[in-house]
Amino acid sequence: MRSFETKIDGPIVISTWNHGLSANAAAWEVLSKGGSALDAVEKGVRVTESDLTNRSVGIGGMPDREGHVTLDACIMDHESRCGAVGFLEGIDHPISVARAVMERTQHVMLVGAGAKKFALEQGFGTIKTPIPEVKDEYKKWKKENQHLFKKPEINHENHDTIGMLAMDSSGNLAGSCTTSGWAYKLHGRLGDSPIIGAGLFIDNEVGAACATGLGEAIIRIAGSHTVVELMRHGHSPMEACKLAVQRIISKHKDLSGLQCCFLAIDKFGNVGSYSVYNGFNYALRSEKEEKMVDAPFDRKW
Ligand code: SD4
Repeated sequence: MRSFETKIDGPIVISTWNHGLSANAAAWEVLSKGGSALDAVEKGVRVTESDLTNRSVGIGGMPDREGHVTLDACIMDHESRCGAVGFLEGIDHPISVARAVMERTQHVMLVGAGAKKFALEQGFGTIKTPIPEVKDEYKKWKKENQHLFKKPEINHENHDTIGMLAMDSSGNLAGSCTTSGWAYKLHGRLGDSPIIGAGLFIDNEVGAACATGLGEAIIRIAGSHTVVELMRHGHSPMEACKLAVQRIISKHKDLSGLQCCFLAIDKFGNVGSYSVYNGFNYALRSEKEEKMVDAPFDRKW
């Protein structure tokens, strides 16, 4: 086996960052009972979406420049069915709305007011959380930055999107991705996380990949799709993630603060990851183990 990779037989779930541990635990409840990867990746990331102390996933996330918390999410299964929502406000589980778009409509993506209308019609609950700390931070930021257009600040202090990939006991793959995106983004901005092929991509014959980090850079190379295609052409998950990271690096003159990370699993249960800078980790849960893994990286902060 190549270094930095894990080979697992049987069900497995992997997800980005430390909050992946509790999300994986919920996904594992599904997988360990023979449930589907699709149910697992939805149930798993709902835990993170419900955590109101999380400042970059779900309604507890940081707002945009105008003070709105806007949520992006997508989901994809082993039959290449997919659903997504973007720029969604006031709904507690964007990932489940994304799944409803996939299963109950003929579309792949709904955004903004239309996504909210659909969610309400489908019986999803609204949630209003004027979280005092978030409000205070926003007010402070607004005072200091009102007239500036600041550079992206997605780095080791500002990352929390959850991307989750699972393989079930039938060997089927599915994935989910959900975020409140880049803090203080322009109103209306979508990142990579709701975009199939950028924040998430599954091809059940090959493997699955998801991304976290600066969405604009990930979209530019259709990141997760690129990782899966590299695996299709024979690269291991870690090599595929590394090549995608190197492609991002080659397309940007200024890499200061530009963190992007990929996580991937192939059809055989090999897992790998890679990031531009150090600091990215992911959570892994299988029959045999439950652990955090530090990703290899191209350069140090
Ligand atoms: C975005 N990719 O909206 C997300 C943010 C993120 O770590 O992953 N932060 O661009």
